[in-house]
Amino acid sequence: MLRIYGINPSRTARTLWLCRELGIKYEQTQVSFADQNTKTPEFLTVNPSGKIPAIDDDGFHLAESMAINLYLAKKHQSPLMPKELQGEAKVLQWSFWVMTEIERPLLTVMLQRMPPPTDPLAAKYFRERTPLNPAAEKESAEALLKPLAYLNDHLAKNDYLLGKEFTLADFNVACVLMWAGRAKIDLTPFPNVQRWLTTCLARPSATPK
Ligand SMILES: N[C@@H](CCC(=O)N[C@@H](CS)C(=O)NCC(=O)O)C(=O)O
Repeated sequence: MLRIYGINPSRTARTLWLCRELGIKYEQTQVSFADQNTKTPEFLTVNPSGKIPAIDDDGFHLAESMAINLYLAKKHQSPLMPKELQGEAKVLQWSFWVMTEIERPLLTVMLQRMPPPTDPLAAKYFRERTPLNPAAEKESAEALLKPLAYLNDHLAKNDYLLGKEFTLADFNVACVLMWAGRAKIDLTPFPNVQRWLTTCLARPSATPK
């Protein structure tokens, strides 16, 4: 049995979305960073780095949202993961790209612009960890412009990241870019990104039941 550790409003959403997309059965243990449950001795045996998501797949422990998605797609022989080496390498390329070029600045902008969580404990933790910082918000918003332009140019020539088909590359990049709405990123200068992201987020699996 696959057990997913994490709460829905977190990067665990990436693992949960993939399980819905691939029809993988799982059980979820609600581990939240807001109440420091990511630092309990029990959870640290699953992920010693104390972060969610993490999985226990019949005793195999794995962390890092992108690694988990790549592992699950391969294990379940999903058609989203290209069979040939070069297609798989492109999936890795885009997955690393989104984590190194997009994730940090997008998260910074989102945490600055989104309303605090309604739960009082989570709200306290939220602004303690992320005090308002207009300079960081501006710098991060600007840092997104080049990678978004690069993605927009790529998608001008391709329906999807690897060409004509939706693959795990699209999935993993959309898993991160789905924060763009809450980060109030204006995507109108990047119409191909906007078109592509709308298509990815329209997949039935994108919406939790
Ligand atoms: N690179 C990791 C990042 C994991 C991560 O930072 N998760 C956050 C929640 S979204 C967390 O558990 N934070 C707890 C903490 O920093 O103490 C991934 O993609 O899975």
